[in-house]
Amino acid sequence: MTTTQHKTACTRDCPDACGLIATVENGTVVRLDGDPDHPVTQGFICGRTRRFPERQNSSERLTKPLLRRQKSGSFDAIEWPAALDLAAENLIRFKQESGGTSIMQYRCGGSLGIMKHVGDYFFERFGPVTEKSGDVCTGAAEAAQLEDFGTFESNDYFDLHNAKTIFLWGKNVSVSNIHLIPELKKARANGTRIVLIDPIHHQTTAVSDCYIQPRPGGDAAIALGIAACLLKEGGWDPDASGYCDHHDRFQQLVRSHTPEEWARAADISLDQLRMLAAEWSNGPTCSLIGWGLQRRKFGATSIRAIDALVAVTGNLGITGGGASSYFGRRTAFDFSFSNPAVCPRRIPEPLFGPGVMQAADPPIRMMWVWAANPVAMLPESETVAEALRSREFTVVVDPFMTDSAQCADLILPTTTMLEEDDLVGAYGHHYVGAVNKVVEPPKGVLTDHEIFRELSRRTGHAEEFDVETEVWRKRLLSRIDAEGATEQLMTEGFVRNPFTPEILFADRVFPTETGRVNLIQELPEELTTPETDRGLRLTALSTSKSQASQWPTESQEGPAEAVIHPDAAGDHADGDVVSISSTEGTMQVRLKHDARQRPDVLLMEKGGWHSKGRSANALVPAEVTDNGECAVYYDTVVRLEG
Ligand SMILES: Nc1nc2c(c(=O)[nH]1)N[C@H]1C(S)=C(S)[C@@H](COP(=O)(O)OP(=O)(O)OC[C@H]3O[C@@H](n4cnc5c(=O)[nH]c(N)nc54)[C@H](O)[C@@H]3O)O[C@H]1N2
Ligand SMILES: Nc1nc2c(c(=O)[nH]1)N[C@H]1C(S)=C(S)[C@@H](COP(=O)(O)OP(=O)(O)OC[C@H]3O[C@@H](n4cnc5c(=O)[nH]c(N)nc54)[C@H](O)[C@@H]3O)O[C@H]1N2
Ligand SMILES: [Mo]
Repeated sequence: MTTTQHKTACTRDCPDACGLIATVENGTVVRLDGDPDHPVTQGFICGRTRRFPERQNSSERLTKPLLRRQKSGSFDAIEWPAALDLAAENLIRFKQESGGTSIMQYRCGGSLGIMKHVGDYFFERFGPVTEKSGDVCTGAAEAAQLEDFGTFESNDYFDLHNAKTIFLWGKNVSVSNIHLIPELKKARANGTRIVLIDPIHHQTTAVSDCYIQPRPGGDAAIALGIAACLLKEGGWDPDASGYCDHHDRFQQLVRSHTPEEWARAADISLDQLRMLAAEWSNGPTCSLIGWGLQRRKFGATSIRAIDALVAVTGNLGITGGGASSYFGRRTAFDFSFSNPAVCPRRIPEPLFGPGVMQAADPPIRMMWVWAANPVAMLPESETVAEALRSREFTVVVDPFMTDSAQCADLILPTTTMLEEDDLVGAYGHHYVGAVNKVVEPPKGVLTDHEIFRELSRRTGHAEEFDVETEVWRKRLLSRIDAEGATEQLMTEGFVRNPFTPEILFADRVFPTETGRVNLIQELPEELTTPETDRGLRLTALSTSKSQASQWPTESQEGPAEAVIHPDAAGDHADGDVVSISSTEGTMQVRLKHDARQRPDVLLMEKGGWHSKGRSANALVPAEVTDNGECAVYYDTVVRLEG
């Protein structure tokens, strides 16, 4: 038996982008560990990726292209050359008949590998084709911070150790960003206070000194309420009007309600609000803003309110401060070959289902879905499924038979992250990683890149695209290379993005039009007034058990679990199976009582399979947030039936 160990990096959709050590025995990956040398990974990885070898070696891996010859028929295995010929013929035919926009390509978080952009570029050159706009993951936060600060970035990951207080705004670090846990513990041991604001009670309370459970969407009222307390008691930066636009207007907004009214709008007590203001004023205060709170109707506004509080209290441009919501994971790489602006038509990602169905002039005739499972993960699962099924030709590229693959005409099996060379940047820190092939794929299975190489030969784009992965990696790395950082990346497996400063806006100059912070000037009434009669809000969140819909098949049997406060359960006992319904439909769930939750939320795990009746997104209507075209995932009102 030969046992070898290989360094690589994780490309699963996660802020941590870990350095990995893969142990391979006789050509099979038997173990994944965290790279002990990686500054963020520090030798440990999450449970879901520790279990990745099960997925990697699963007998459910797709190994042959599958073709459905008739819309309602079953799939037949076909050979690769025939599958690729058919895919290319259809691409060419639809483009000739109806133009490039009659084809849509859709990709989401299946892999954060930077090489995947080369596939996007193939479609840009071949078409251009119809693409998505916005982003169901972080669209609202991005739009908000671009508007306020002119950039979507963060202070260095480790700068939180210079904070006296850390505010976790709706962040379940224990599930979605686990490498922060040891950092938070270390900061706490050094006397830093940790405040968690989240309508859902979860494990991250265990590392917090103070936990506040406001109403869903209560963050803007809290931010302005804190600002109102500090306006009275001191705590605003006297220089704020020097680097913030609309300073007077923002003060008026803050003063438009009393602290008591702001507290009531957030459904917390005045004492709690005062306590938050006291914690806040013990600065520097670092805000680590989670991704959940912006997936609401007024998600961008909530982020803007937090940004404004951070700005006027002098927490920008200093060590230990910041409004950290995202790290620019692509900024280290060279994408100068591509020009996404040529895309002639985009469909907002949250509106994918109805958007694809309704697109006209030309209609979308062909769909290419890869590194995504939109049926399970986008709003209105059934409309998304119908949108895929009703195209003239839908191709899904995935290593597994997903809800979306089941709606395809042609399924192309592809490799996992352990079977290809790539690069990765993180959205939770500033290290980039080298992704290395650690094992051979199952016989015949092609990487996405190899599929595009094959297509390019058939569509007349071979000169540009039929080249080795290594050629593209070099091209993507040219900026890093110019900084002399490639060698460390390739030998150690990671390097800090050489283009990002430790502290953002250190000179208090902002890349906005005026060079100043753009403070928010008004709030919609829904955020400033207490809500009445809200009903239960369906909240399907990340779970430590899976990466989005990438569950083991056996976990998807029976009704999905729905956690609610016993007072919200009516006569239904813990363990009862009940129907829940929204304007979009009905599904069966098994109730679990949890008295720590608010009575106005119903909590589920995200990524349940639609084919098994477990997709919360079957009940979520397709809607966009106030800005940035993020999906409104957590504002769906559901009723318990019977
Ligand atoms: N194990 C695991 N890890 C993952 C993923 C996974 O599927 N499984 N998914 C990955 C993905 S795709 C992403 S984008 C990232 C981030 O994944 P997310 O799951 O978005 O991570 P969080 O930032 O923790 O945001 C969720 C938190 O926001 C809170 N929240 C919801 N609404 C509100 C609100 O109105 N106000 C406040 N204050 N809080 C609110 C929720 O209660 C929850 O605690 O994590 C990645 N990590
Ligand atoms: N209700 C609800 N819905 C949500 C969310 C929520 O919090 N609540 N979160 C949203 C968020 S933040 C996100 S980012 C999205 C995630 O949505 P998706 O990215 O669509 O989610 P996944 O289920 O991970 O689907 C990725 C697919 O890519 C496949 N894959 C993996 N590697 C590769 C590869 O190299 N090539 C190809 N071709 N395929 C590959 C996987 O097998 C998997 O089937 O979901 C969103 N949906
Ligand atoms: Mo995401």
